Amino acid sequence: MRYSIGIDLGGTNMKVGVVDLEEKKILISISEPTCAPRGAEEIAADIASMIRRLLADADMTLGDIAWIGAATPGIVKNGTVVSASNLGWDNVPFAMLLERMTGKRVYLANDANAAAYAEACWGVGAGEKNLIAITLGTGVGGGIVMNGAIFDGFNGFAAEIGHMIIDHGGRECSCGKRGCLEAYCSATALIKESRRMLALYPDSMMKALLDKHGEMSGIIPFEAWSGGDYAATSVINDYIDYLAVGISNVINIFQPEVLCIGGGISAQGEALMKPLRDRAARLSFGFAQGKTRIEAAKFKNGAGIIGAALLGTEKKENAIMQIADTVSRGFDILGDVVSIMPFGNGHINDTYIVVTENNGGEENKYILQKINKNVFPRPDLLMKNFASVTEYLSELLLENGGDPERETLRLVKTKEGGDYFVSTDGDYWRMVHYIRDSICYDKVEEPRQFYESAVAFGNFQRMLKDYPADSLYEIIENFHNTPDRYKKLMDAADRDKFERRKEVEADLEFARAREAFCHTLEDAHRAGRLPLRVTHNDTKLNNILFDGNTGKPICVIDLDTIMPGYSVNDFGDSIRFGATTAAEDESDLTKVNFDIELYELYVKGFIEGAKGGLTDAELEMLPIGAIMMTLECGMRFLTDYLQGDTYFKTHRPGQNLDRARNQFKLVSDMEHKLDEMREIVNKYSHMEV
Ligand code: ADP
Ligand code: GN1
Ligand code: MG
Repeated sequence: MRYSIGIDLGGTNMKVGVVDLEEKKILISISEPTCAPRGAEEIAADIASMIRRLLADADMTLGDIAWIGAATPGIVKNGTVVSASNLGWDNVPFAMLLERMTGKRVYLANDANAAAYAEACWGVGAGEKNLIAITLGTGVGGGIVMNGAIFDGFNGFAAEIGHMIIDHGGRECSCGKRGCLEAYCSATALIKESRRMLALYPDSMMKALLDKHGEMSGIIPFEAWSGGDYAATSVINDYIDYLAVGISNVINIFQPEVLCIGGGISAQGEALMKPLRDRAARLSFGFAQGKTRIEAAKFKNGAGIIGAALLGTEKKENAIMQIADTVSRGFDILGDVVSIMPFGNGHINDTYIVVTENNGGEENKYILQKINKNVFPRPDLLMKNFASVTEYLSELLLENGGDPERETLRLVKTKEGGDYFVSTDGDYWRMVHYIRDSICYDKVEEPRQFYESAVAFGNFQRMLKDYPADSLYEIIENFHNTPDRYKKLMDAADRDKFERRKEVEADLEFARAREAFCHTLEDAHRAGRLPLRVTHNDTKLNNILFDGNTGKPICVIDLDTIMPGYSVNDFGDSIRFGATTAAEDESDLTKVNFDIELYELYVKGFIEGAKGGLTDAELEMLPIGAIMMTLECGMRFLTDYLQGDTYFKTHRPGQNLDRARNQFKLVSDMEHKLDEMREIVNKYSHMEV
């Protein structure tokens, strides 16, 4: 995508701009007073509305935007503003707040770091890997870009170049310590020194300039210096000497290709830069090997917006590098990691395909997943279920002449011999062997596939029929308890935290009209007509892998929700996803129709796969299961929409609402065809299998 949004949130103004990533410029921007201190929710809501206005003016939608970046003052780490005194914020998860309001991925960085990043990407550091920025303003700020990524220390506090001590016991600094670079090289320090020298040399040219301008500024000593004034020359000479010391310290540590000087004082341009280069050159190491370029910043205004808008390019590389690190530190893999890419279309976990290579050039592939902690509060217990079920299936396959390397998931052990790896930031990771030559479908492409997936899911259920159900942890409570899902929807509507309710009144009404129906399966269970079995609970088509060569299903995947449940729900979940004429998030409802022919194929396959393992009551309730799962899934999507899209992954605003309406459309189609659906089940229930 060509555009992203950059936000420069300051203590005084908040600026928002659409940035053209191809033309490398701000396309359009607006600014409003921040009115700090103020709550983060309020500010985020204002920014979200500024974004909407800006996009409308540019004749764009959020769909045209790749991501959003925000630069804020203070200490920033992992999407959180840890502390920002000029906003009055402590520990504000600002990226998450904005993500909820916009449905877009939001990246966050400290404003000085973002400005440095802008210079590194598109400014005086373009084409280089390492740039250090020093801003000479009211204070002295800094930003470090190393190997194309912002370096901010373990705590987000790094790059405080202004507080590098250059004179032990020297001038008092605003931070309370003595001798910091800021006490010598900020505009504030320059003004103070100019005033002091003017008091000592009242005949200085600075006097006339002061009378002309009305107040002392950083410009006056520079102007008087260029006129050869003695007092001003002394002020500026000292100023440049101290700055050269600070800069050469930085160069000696980092040896960046570029050292960039920004802030108000950098407007002096070459008059300042030339003597600075000469003096810094005398103090720095490493000249034989090529030297650091010292340059005035390219961006005067707009560095914050541009740097923020570019954050998506930084984090991606960074994040992948971190994941590579997790993989190599955590798991007992063969060879070295050569690539990691996001993979699949799951709505829940972060899934990656990892390719490794050993010395002989032999390649191995793995699937790596970061378990969604928001959805699964106990990833440890989830992994216990996962490990024991896959082990059980693998033994069963061995006994029956199957191939446990292809027909069930196989965990890759961690270096400590465990089933999952917990990274330093508390994320849970698991790895399974990639099933070679496998294909995963998000939509039925050939009717035969759907029939075969039914046999496979029916089979899967049969294979687990003797699995000890009470040894399984209930990974998500009330997962397919439809009356409970109904209640959660109505609660979300009552709270209406994101003010989306008025838009969905008709959809809520649709659910309300079916409240009594929601109890059907729970009632049947209580009456002893519907047994609990070990079920998969997430039987959509893309949770089964097909063989790329033979086209046959090989392996049922996504075992996160294996729990005691109703067989008719597993049946129903497949129907809602597969027996339809459109994708799950199709927004044009005229394209969304229940496909009774696909339904028939699935009924036939499921009953065959279960090989008589279903009771008469279960068979009779299959059509109810289909409607129930479709209705329930629609209600879950709608609930998530009302709650700000935090459960299911979304790739565009309104996607959950589209998904909900899509499911509801299928519900009404099925209701109209219920008699036919029952007849079809009857037909196959009484066939010899
Ligand atoms: P989610 O819970 O987010 O849906 P899944 O476990 O279903 O996560 O994995 C997401 C996708 O990754 C699957 O739809 C499939 O395309 C792919 N996938 C998962 N495991 C494997 C595997 N072992 N081999 C090949 N592809 C896999
Ligand atoms: C989720 O994980 P995935 O994408 O296979 C969800 C299912 C929903 C489905 C809707 C743990 O499945 O329950 O039916 O999205 N999984 C979980 O497409 O909530
Ligand atoms: Mg899945």
